[in-house]
Amino acid sequence: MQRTRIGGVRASLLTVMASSMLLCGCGGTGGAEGSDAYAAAVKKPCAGERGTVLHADVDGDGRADVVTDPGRDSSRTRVAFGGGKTVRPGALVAPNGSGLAAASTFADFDGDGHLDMAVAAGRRDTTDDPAASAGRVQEIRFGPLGADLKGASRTRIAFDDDLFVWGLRASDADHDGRADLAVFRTAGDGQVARYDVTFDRRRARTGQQDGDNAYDVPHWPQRYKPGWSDFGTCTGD
Ligand SMILES: [Ca+2]
Ligand SMILES: [Ca+2]
Repeated sequence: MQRTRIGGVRASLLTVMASSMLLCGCGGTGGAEGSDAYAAAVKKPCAGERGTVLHADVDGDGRADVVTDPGRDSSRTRVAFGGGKTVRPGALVAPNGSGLAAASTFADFDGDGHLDMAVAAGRRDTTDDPAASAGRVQEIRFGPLGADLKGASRTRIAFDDDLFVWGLRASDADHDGRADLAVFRTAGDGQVARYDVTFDRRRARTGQQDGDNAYDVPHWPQRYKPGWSDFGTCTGD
């Protein structure tokens, strides 16, 4: 039986996602296909205890898939599909040898019931004065994503400049019960700045950074981690 720990605003987000998405599995490490645990898993989104594992139907084939993000910094995100295939989303926009670093995460950003993917890639920039053209890709791919994660349509996350993106996190920054996106961009001088992106259907609205949303580069992954715990926590992994 599925068990979740839900509270406060996150319960609202979970309710919306659970009722509209029917996307996430949470039977242990994905559950055995055909088992009761698996059947329950595909009806209720949930995250692992530490928010580093998301059980969801990423490709929209009705089978639960497992997304892992070991450091919750979105740089090592992997998807293990129910059929056995494994994909590293970052490699789609930052192939080996490209010299680019990638970040990726998942949520239903436009609220249509299909899981979407946020992905970014750029040339790593640790300078004190950030390069405005370091970012090469920063976009949302709207579901159904399919096994190739190409998505049904895409929208660019348009900032005034294209600074290097250290990481991405699904969250609910404006507490409306819908998934938003936190984009962590370089701020120079050893800092990472958080920008909250909200969605009007498939239009991405980029927020302004203020002084309260700046973190030291080594510490930003620990300083802000609602991430997949917004989906509610499932047990077993
Ligand atoms: Ca699937
Ligand atoms: Ca969607």
